[in-house]
Amino acid sequence: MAKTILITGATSGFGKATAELFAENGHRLILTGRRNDRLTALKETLDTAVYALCFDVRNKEEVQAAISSLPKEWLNIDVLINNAGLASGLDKIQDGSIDDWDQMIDTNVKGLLYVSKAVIPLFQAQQKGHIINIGSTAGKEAYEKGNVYCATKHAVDAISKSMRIDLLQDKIKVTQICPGAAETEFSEVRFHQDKAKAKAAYNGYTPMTAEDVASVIYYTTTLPENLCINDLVLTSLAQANSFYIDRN
Ligand code: NDP
Ligand code: 8X3
Repeated sequence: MAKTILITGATSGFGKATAELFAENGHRLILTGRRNDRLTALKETLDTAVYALCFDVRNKEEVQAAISSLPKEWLNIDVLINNAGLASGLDKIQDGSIDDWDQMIDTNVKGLLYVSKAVIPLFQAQQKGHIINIGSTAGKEAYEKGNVYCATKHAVDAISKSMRIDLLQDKIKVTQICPGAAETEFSEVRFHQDKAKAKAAYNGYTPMTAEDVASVIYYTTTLPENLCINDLVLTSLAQANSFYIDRN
């Protein structure tokens, strides 16, 4: 049966690949991001019903207004994928930029909370729903220069655990998916559009692709009603954790 899937950060990387996979499987999509041109272009390529919402997850008024603007036939959301996020900068704590810190905390932590806060009442009303939070291996271990990015993903880890407890009686599934390195626009954003530095992050090994991660996200939504994957870490074969990557 066709489900309605809301994906934040669908303009690139995991979000876009996940949208494509759900569309191929006949599901209806609510796609969000800040780049409206990309949302429009993506909507045109997908052979399924798509409702695009352009907003910045850091702006709580925009988030609430966007979700409140959904027409009645789009309110029966089955799955919320809290994917929008970023790393900005890779510096030792003493050299870090406060603007980078604000952006990561506001997007990865507060943005995820704002979107969840707007969607959870819809799930509660139907006593059914599935929240998938995209964490990271950076939420499992802190690594050199990862400081604030790691902190935001550790927060996603804690929020996911808490959500699962608080929403237990509302029959809402909460899954955290924690990918290791995957080649998307992530490193270009982290290195402020320095494409050479971004490319070098994947030197000497084969990272995951956005499609790899999308396939795992999709899988977690295919389980029976009574089954929930709570927490899942995935990496490419060359990566053991945040510290160990086999670079030839
Ligand atoms: P991309 O940069 O390719 O995609 C990030 C997405 O997030 C874009 O669609 C972007 O859309 C959206 N986004 C960023 N900031 C905002 C904002 N303020 N408001 C709304 N949307 C926003 O990176 P990935 O696909 O790799 O990253 C997706 C998630 O996966 C992130 O949470 C990231 O931390 C996490 N992750 C990534 C890993 C990797 O190695 N790639 C590994 C582990 C986790 P737009 O710019 O249009 O707003
Ligand atoms: C992104 C992967 O290793 O850069 O979450 O933290 S890593």
